[in-house]
Amino acid sequence: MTASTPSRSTIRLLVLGTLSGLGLGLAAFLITDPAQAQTAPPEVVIEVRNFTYDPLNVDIVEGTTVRWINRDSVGHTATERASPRTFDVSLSPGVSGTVTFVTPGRYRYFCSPHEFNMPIGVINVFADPNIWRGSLYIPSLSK
Ligand SMILES: [Cu+2]
Repeated sequence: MTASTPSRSTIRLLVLGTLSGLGLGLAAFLITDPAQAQTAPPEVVIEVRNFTYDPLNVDIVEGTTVRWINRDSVGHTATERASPRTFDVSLSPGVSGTVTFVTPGRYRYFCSPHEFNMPIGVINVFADPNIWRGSLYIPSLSK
């Protein structure tokens, strides 16, 4: 071995140093993003009143919690239409219930006891542009 040839362990250290530097840089970028670092977990409220959901359609990012609050004097539900059903929230009068949406997609739901007397609610769950997905950084969300 000549003096100018780096040993295997030196090369390994250089590679590790580069990777950890990249990781630290990325972590610092994510942590210093003020929108991510200082906000509480997102939550949106849907009021159930006068036999409708208000708002009827909501757009959220993944990880958002939806809270339904029943303002009517009768019980309602927020029951997903799809099968298999991923949520079915029972809402007694004055009661609230929550679902946290972690998978992007479109979720339609209805009120089980008033299936034909209440409109269909829609929750659109978009991918969070700030989540690192391993091979691709999604810079922004257009909608
Ligand atoms: Cu109802």
